[in-house]
Amino acid sequence: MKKPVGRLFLTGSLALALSFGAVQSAFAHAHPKHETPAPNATIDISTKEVAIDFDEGLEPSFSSIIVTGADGKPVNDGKSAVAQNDDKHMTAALQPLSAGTYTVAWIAVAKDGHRTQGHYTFTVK
Ligand SMILES: [Cu+2]
Repeated sequence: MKKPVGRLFLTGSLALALSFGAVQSAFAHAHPKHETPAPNATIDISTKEVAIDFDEGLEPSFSSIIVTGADGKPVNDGKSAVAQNDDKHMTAALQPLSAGTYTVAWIAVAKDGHRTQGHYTFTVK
C-alpha cells in the first residue's frame, strides 16, 4: 500500500516545484550581472564612471547608484541614470577620484516594482 502514496507525494512535489519556478520567473527581481569596476577591483584614478548591468529592466525613477568615499561622502557627479536605450544598464558619473576605498551602493527597482539592493567596494590607487 506504500507505492500509491509515494507516487502521489512525488507528483505533488513536482507540481509544487514547477509552480514555484513559474512564480519566480513571473516576479523576477533585478540582480547585477556585471559591474564596472568589478567588486574588490583595484583601479587607477582615471576612472570616471561606475556601470552596472542587471538581469532585468529597471524603473529609472526608483533605481540608483551612489558611490561614497572612505569619509562617507558621495563622489557622484550628478545623479545616476538608467540608459534610455537599455533599461538594464545603470551608470553613475564620478567626480575626480583620489586614492582610497570606495563603496558602491545600488538600488534596483524592477519593472514588477520589486526592489533589490546591494553594495560592494573597489579601491583606487
Ligand atoms: Cu520581482
